[in-house]
Amino acid sequence: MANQTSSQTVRSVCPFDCPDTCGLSITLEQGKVTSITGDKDHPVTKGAICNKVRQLPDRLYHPERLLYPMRRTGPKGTLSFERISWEEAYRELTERMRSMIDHHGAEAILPYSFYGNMGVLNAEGMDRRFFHRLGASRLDRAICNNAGAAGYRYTMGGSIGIDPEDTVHTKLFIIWGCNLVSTNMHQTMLATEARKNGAYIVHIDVHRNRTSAWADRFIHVRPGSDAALALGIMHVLIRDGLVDSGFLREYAIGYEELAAEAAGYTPERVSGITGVPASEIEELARLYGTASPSFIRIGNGLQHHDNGGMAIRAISCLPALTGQWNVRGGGAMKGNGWYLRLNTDRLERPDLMPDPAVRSINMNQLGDALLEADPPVRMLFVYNSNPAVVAPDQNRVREGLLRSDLYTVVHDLFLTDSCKYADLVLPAASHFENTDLYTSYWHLYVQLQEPVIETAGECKSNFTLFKELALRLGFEPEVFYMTEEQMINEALDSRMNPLLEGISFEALRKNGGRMKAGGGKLPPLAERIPTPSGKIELYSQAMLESGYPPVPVHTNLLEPDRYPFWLTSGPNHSFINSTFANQEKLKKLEKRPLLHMHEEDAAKLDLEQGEHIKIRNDRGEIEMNVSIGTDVLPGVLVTQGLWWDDADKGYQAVNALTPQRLSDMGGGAVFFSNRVEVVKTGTFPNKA
Ligand SMILES: Nc1nc2c(c(=O)[nH]1)N[C@H]1C(S)=C(S)[C@@H](COP(=O)(O)OP(=O)(O)OC[C@H]3O[C@@H](n4cnc5c(=O)[nH]c(N)nc54)[C@H](O)[C@@H]3O)O[C@H]1N2
Ligand SMILES: Nc1nc2c(c(=O)[nH]1)N[C@H]1C(S)=C(S)[C@@H](COP(=O)(O)OP(=O)(O)OC[C@H]3O[C@@H](n4cnc5c(=O)[nH]c(N)nc54)[C@H](O)[C@@H]3O)O[C@H]1N2
Ligand code: SF4
Ligand SMILES: [Mo]
Repeated sequence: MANQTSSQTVRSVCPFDCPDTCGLSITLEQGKVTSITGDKDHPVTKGAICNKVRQLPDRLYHPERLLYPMRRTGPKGTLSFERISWEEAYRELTERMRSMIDHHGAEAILPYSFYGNMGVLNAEGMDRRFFHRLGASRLDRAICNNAGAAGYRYTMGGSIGIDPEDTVHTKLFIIWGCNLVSTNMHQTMLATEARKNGAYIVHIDVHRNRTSAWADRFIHVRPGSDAALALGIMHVLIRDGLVDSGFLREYAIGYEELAAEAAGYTPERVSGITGVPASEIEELARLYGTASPSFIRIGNGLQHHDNGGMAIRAISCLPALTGQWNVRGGGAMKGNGWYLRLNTDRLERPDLMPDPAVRSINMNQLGDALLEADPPVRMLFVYNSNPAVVAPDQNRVREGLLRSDLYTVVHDLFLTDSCKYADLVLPAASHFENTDLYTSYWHLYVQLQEPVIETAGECKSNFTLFKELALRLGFEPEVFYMTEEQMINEALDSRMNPLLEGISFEALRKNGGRMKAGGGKLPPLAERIPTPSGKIELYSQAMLESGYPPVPVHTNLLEPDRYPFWLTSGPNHSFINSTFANQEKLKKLEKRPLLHMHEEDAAKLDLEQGEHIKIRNDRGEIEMNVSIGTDVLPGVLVTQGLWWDDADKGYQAVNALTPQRLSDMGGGAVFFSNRVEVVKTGTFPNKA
């Protein structure tokens, strides 16, 4: 803990769900954080951080920060609460849990969490252990990257990409379905460095956004058409003899089968599916077939679709065709989590589950689960997440949250929209108040975070909350009476992952809080392809056995065409998901939620720039202002940011419109395979 009297600067780690996992430099005056900048000594993030996190002191000392537990006093949805003590909160919770288990079984209890804080102990440590031991329903945490991870895994065996530090050598960057400038800014910095040595940057997206403006070339595709584009590129590579046969023979299987499929994807046919002119597909393929090193950064956007798993599966085959995996700075990356995988059995203790066959509920279908699950969910325990805003089909979610026989607990730093429906609200400590371990899903460093400030008010970390609850319920002290240090060492137990050898709590402390996996060196390619065959699988027997085509194919999105537009609603620059959406300075930068529409569509609907409109479908209706231009193709709409409800400005969060359907693989969310219509409200000038 920092010295309380003097001014000093200490190291920390950014806790947010962002690939960069930056090293931070915190200035403290009298024990209070006064400024946050980047830690110049961090080998990858090198002293640069985003504006969001520079504003973090406002969040830490925000007047609306939750500081003590509260119990609901009025109807759900009205934000009427009274202060209670932790003693009362724990008594109420443990009594409820015991009685729930006696009457309905522990399966009636459902945890709901994601990565509001990426700290291993606080996001997938003590909490998981607790709910496993309790016997609660399991939560399939599939909201973010599951479809793409599954698709990538079929080709490469796991989340293995290249070391981003090597991309300073790259000559061709393809940024595919990723809003890099906003969502992975340090990859942008590395690519900009490579550009000084002649690198060329291509951005493939449905939205001409900040990343397109920064890139050298923008390829505008229709939503859900990426597998076809990848197959079209393969078609040209194969037709024109631009494949690396030597590499394919040594490191891949299934080239012939893939080539047979790609033969059907002529540039003309692919142009019809993607909207990209055939000449541009030819040009892109030739560029990709001749540049080296070439690197594809695969984002999360294109996999939030009905066919998202297969899209990533298709793209992930490309670098094998050109033999780029063996060139420094060449290859691809969707995520790098496999290199830093922890000993989850020791960390999460699934062995504690009284019934390993207990049901699992997909977090993308929370609405249906709350309204239809049989036996019903009777207690929902939310932490590290804001489901009333981030989960799809939000009207169903909120209808479920309003059930009078559902007991909801929300542990957070703020009164989020989810707290509106809570019976019990518990105050969460910020990560600066905790000890925790951070692994990036992009770079290869493990980082240790130790407390830099004292705990605010009566806040408790997730770690402390679940540990204390476990001990009050009489669970085994040898499992739950743990220090953070002990649990971090259990997680880092390298028996499952030799790349973690030598990394421990003590070693991290000695090394200034961060260490690189594998001592900084990844094993050679042949030793790190964890597919069943040990080779890159262009043809996948495992896919065939799971009912998928064994080679990549294009399929259409599934949303029925009752409504004319496809709506993509991704994250924005100044928030992280719905985090920061209650911070005035950052809200001001984003101004207001906007709906981007093509000028031809606007003309047909007789809309003027900035006009206030309704967007609706069978699931819901929201309002915002239209931004007319050519940033999206005709028939496509884009809005950015997971804003909270704002009744004054006539805005409800965008997930009122999105479906609960699951993607083709991994049970992923399909936020962007969403059809809507747009109607005039007759309100003009701007209501917002
Ligand atoms: N500033 C900021 N940074 C963040 C976040 C944030 O909210 N704000 N969130 C974090 C999290 S949790 C995640 S998962 C990542 C997400 O960050 P990214 O991986 O960048 O994913 P998205 O921003 O969801 O989508 C990326 C792009 O895909 C495009 N897209 C949508 N559909 C398609 C399609 O069918 N084809 C193609 N080619 N493109 C398509 C969208 O227009 C968008 O520009 O960012 C993390 N970092
Ligand atoms: N329409 C649409 N919806 C989307 C997406 C999209 O692109 N479009 N993106 C999806 C994706 S990729 C993701 S990852 C999800 C993200 O969804 P969530 O993981 O729910 O992310 P946030 O909205 O950031 O909410 C995190 C909450 O955790 C709280 N929190 C932070 N630290 C702690 C802590 O230490 N303890 C506790 N108890 N709470 C803490 C924060 O205050 C915040 O309220 O959203 C998904 N929803
Ligand atoms: S949100 Fe991302 S870019 Fe910003 S400081 Fe955190 S890790 Fe770095
Ligand atoms: Mo995410």
